[in-house]
Amino acid sequence: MSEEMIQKIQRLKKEHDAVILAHNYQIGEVQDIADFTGDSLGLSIQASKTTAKVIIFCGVYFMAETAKIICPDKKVLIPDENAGCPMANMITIRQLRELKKRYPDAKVVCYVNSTAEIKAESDICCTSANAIKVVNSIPENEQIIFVPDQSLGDYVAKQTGREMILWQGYCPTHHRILAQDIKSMRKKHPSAKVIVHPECTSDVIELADVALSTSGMLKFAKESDAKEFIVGTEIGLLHSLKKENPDKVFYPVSKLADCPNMKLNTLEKILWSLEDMVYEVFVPEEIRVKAWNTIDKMLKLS
Ligand code: CIZ
Ligand code: SF4
Repeated sequence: MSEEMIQKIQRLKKEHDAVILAHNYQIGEVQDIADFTGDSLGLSIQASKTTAKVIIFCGVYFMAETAKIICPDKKVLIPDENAGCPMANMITIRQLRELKKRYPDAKVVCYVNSTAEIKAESDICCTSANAIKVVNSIPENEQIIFVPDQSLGDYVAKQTGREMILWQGYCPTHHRILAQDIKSMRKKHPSAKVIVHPECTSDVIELADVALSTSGMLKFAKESDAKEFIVGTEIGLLHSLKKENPDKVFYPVSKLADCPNMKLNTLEKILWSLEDMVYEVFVPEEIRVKAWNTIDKMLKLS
C-alpha cells in the first residue's frame, strides 16, 4: 500500500513539476520521500534554487509562508492547512504594534517562527542557527525587542551580553523537556554529549554541553568524536541524526518532545495535496514585500 502510494506521489510530482520539502521535525516516511530535508530557512533557499513550479512544503504554516515569501512565483502547498505553530501564534500584530509604541526606538528582531505579518512589522529576521549573529549586527546603542520566543531570546541575550525586551512566547513541545530529564539521562549514558535546542528552558540549556539549531545538531553529530548523544529537541530530528550517522547512538531527552502540528503531514496527505493541488499558501503582496526585506537583511549577514 505504502509502496503504491509512494509511486503515485512520484508520478504526480513529475506531472506537476513539484518538489517536496520536509522539515527536520517531520515523521520519518515524509522525510524519506522528500527531495530536500532541512531547517525552515535552508528549505526555502533550496526551493528558490530549483526550477520546480510547485513546492509541497511538509512543515508548519509559517515555514510554508516563508517559502512563499522567498519564492513568490512558485505555487506553495502545505498538505495539512491546520499544521500551525502555537509559538508563532503567541503574538498578534496588534500586540507587536503596542510593544513598538512603548519602545519606539527599539529594533525588532523576529524569530523565523512567526507569521508573515509579524515578519513584515519587524526590522530583521533570525533563525536559531543565526540569532546570535543577527543580534550582534545591531549597533550596541540600539534597544532590541525580540519576538516571539522568550527562551531563544533569553539564550541570545546571555550569549551576546545584550539586554533585550523579550516577548513571552514559547514552544510548548520544547518546554516539555525538563532539567530533571537531562540529569537522569546523563546518569544512564555518562559518556554521551548532551545537545539541546535553544527553544528549551534556560535550566535545560545550562545542563547541556551545547545548544544548537537542528542544522547545527546535524553538523555537530557528524563532526564530533563522541559515539553517543542525548538530544533535547523535537524527536523528528532523530530520524536524520540516525540515518546520517549509522555508527552513532542517539537518545531523546524526552519522548514527550513530540510536536503534534509537525506530525499532521502524512504520505496520504502529500498524495492528496498533489492530486488536488491543495492547500495553497498565499501572502498578500504588500506584506510579502516587507517580510522579504526582513528576511533579506538576515540573508545578507551570511
Ligand atoms: O528554523 C527551523 O527550522 C526551526 C524551527 C528550528 C531549527 O532549529 O531548525
Ligand atoms: Fe512550533 Fe515548537 Fe512545534 Fe516547532 S516544535 S512547530 S516551535 S510548537
